[in-house]
Amino acid sequence: MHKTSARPSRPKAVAWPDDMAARYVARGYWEGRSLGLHLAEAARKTPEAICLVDGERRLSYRELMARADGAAARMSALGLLAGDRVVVQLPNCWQHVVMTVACLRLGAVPVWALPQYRHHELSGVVVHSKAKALVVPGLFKEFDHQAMAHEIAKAVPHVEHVIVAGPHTGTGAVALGALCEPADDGAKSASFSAELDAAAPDGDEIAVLKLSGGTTGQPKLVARTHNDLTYMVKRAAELCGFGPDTTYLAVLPLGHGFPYTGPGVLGTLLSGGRVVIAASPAPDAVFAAIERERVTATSVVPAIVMRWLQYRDEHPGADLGSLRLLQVGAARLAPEVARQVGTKLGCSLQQVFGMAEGLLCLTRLDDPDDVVHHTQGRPICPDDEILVVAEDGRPVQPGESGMLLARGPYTLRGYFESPATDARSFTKDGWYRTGDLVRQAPDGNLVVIGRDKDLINRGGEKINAEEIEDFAFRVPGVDQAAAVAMPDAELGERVCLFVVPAAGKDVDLAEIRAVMTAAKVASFKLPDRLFLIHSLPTTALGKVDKRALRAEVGHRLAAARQGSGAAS
Ligand code: OOB
Repeated sequence: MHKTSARPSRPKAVAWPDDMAARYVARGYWEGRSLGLHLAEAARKTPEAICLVDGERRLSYRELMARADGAAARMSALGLLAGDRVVVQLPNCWQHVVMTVACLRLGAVPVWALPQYRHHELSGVVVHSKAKALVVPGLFKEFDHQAMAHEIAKAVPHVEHVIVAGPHTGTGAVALGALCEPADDGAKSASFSAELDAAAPDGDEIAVLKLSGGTTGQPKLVARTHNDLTYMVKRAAELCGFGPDTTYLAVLPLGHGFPYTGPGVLGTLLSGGRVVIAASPAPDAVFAAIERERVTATSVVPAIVMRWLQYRDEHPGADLGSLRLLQVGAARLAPEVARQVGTKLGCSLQQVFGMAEGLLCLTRLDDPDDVVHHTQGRPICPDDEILVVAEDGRPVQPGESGMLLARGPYTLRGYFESPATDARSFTKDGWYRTGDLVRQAPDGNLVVIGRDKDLINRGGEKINAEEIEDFAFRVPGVDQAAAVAMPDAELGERVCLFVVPAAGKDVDLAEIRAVMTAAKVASFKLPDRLFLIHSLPTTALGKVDKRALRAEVGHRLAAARQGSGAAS
């Protein structure tokens, strides 16, 4: 497939004001160089050291860079150039890292998408990012990503290439395996690598596009610049004590920023360490990998820690002695669970409160247990600015709870090409409204208490409530609908849908799930539970009162437990 189009100019992130940018440069946060150059430089220090392990496959730094530069050369031969967006929807595999590094070297912009995305989400990401290429697995978990990618490419004029992993690349697609081979001509590839070095993007160009938590069919994309992302990753790596002796296990889906940049895969590579890729968080396989590869650090969501702790109780056999650091974030970690990490897994716990938009908070390695168990840490940069405000926008008294606003050297100033969203998501002074309800302790540590945004955090996957409601409305017999979080012992939250049926109609959960499945929506968004209700409670302003609905969930679940409820 090759469509031709006029070359648009390179996209830009919404800029920081000049005075702030000057301060970030003066303080050494922004180094003015591409992340690809930083990675190449780190790789040159220990070319023979193994840096990437995926099952039997072991890549040295030399091989990683040779493959990344080979892929960059072939991408540029396909017409993919600096500034072009490349949507990467791969499961955890070594090629994910090679393609990301290749894009960063070339100045092309990887857009990390989750493998669970279906047509609804993926086409939204492709359209909004104006991607020219789509990188997908062939068949993954019995789903034909290749067919989905071609369907999208056919419908979206700017998609020129479908790049497919695995053995069954069909006609009209580019084989990822061949794309990621090292360049075969040594002299030519050395000169191409030198060209990549010379033509590396500037620090203020876009390095990656991340998806904001709760991505819908109309996604919010976060443009992270080379300057801001490099700073965040390096600083997080420093605070996590990463170095050449680090072996980091990438177990969360790489489409999430957390395992890639918090400091994750990129932080490990910049530190001269080694990344081990895990395909799944299943505790038996993960514990075996930790023992075999002498893993020192990994990052997970609370739902996974709980599974690991339970498995450890039942199967104390594996030697986890190498594991020094377990980062836990993306959703609320209960202190009772936090307390068990040290004793049962024998490693330090670090709580991580982060967001695709930037601001990253960590508990520190030398913090007392009380801080590590009960708080979500503090910002990583001395120039991160945070404000906790009341509903009227005024700062609350110290120690009181309120909405968290953030600004700083790696927190976005606006979403990618979305001025209408920006008007809601930022204050006039450029503060990002995180939508999180927090309290700040006197020592600066933040405690996340809840949120104001209409999202459901299902085991770390964010789901936009309004999107679920829009789908529910498509079901005949649904008069009104409201989606809210339902507490869940395993995932923290699940999706609960309240529906007011039209007079004389009946609605059931299976119907709603079927409509969403037919609309090709990611399955993690399907409502887990349906409650029918006579009318939706409203606030004084006439909006649906979600707080009251969450309380109603509690009552109905309690009633159901007593065996007298009206649960569906
Ligand atoms: C991470 O990023 P996103 O973009 O998927 O989600 C961000 C949102 C936050 O605004 C907050 O609502 C929630 O996820 N969150 C937490 C949390 N960490 C994130 N809620 C409670 N406790 C925590 N520790 O989730 C993310 C990105 C980078 C690193 C870590 C997490």
